[in-house]
Amino acid sequence: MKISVLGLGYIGLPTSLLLADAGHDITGVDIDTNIVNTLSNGNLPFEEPGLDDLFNRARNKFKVSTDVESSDVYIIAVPTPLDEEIKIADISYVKDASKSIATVISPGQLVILESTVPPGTSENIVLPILKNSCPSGFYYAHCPERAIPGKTINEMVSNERIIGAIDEESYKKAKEIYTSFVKGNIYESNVKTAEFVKLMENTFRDINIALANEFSLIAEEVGIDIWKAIRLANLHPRVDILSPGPGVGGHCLAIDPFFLAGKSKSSRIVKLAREINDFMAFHVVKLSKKMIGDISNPTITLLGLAYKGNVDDVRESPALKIKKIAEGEGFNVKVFDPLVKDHSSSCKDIKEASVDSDCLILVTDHSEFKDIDPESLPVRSRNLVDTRNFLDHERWENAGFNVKLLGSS
Ligand code: SAJ
Repeated sequence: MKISVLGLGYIGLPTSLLLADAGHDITGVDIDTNIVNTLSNGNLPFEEPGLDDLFNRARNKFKVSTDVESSDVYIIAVPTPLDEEIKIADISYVKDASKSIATVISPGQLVILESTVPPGTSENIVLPILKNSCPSGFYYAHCPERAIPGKTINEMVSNERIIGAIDEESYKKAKEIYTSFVKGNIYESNVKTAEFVKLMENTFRDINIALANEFSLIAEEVGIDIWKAIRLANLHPRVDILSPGPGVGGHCLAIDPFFLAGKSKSSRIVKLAREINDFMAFHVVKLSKKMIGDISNPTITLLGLAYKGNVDDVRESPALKIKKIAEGEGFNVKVFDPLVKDHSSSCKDIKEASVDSDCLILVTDHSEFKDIDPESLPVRSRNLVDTRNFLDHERWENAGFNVKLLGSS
């Protein structure tokens, strides 16, 4: 099959390479010339375990371009950011991708939308654009992406997939494409249900993290250690409380719930969970303020910029929010993230980041942070806030640090 994949980001690029590795002829299309040039020069635009091996294996079946050409199959994997002002989905990239496919589509070809969209987007936006230039005879399905950064390749291959199709033939054709690299089961649905299912998955997780975060705030009020309490509660066969932390980042959980609830008149808990998770960044700043006390020109150091451990992705990261809030409150903020390269605000090493600092805040649970030697840090005041219950607190206390664990008395 000749397949064009529109969008060469965290989903589109690995999908392209898996399809190429399965023997299809892939053209990866991106409007960003930097991404296209990076890939044409044989480099990857971001890091993801296993991606470089896959790239080396599949390169001869994979070319890149800034323009879409006529293909048997088009897969749309472009971003759908949140319009921050009105808290609804910005589907302009999906619209643009659909319009560019509309210029080359002909009967018999298949369009698959993988991007996460509000329910009804295929029906009300994408299909009318395509039908405008190809009134009938093309096939269409929505197959929401399902892969977690850090394990993308593994999950793209092993996860179960939902295909919402406009008709039986579209389902069969889309299924054929996915069975060429997916080992998980594939389930049939209609387009709008598939759109909804994807949003429910991420909203479910966001709400459950909000519950863990709310528990942690109450635990601080009543004076117990939430981490120990959660371990005990989770011994119950039907209880599985997630972990509290500095908030929820990434391009999915922090955004998708708004796609579900944004325009709904009935939704309440979804938006509340978003508020609770966003509040955690303010709470973390408050914890560090309390530790530092009233000193002039305070400096804090954030350990981690990425939205979660062992990835280099900073999208919607709680660290960025904490940084902004703390700066707004008059702190100097230094940041160190060994995985996030080329970020303007990141220090080159832990030493530079901790020099003269009044409080270190562990924001991201990168494995590398376990190796930090607390004895050696040139800080001004020995304070540590651990927002993930990740570091060896005894070791830090033995090195003279006051340790505050989020969610504990
Ligand atoms: N987090 C917590 N506590 C937890 C778990 C996570 O605070 O107990 C935080 C993380 O630190 C991070 C955020 O939540 O900031 C999201 O991390 P995540 O690992 O839960 O999920 P993502 O955003 O990396 O990927 C999610 C996954 N969705 C679900 O688990 C339902 C993934 O499977 C999806 O494919 C992905 O969204 C996506 O692309 O939609």
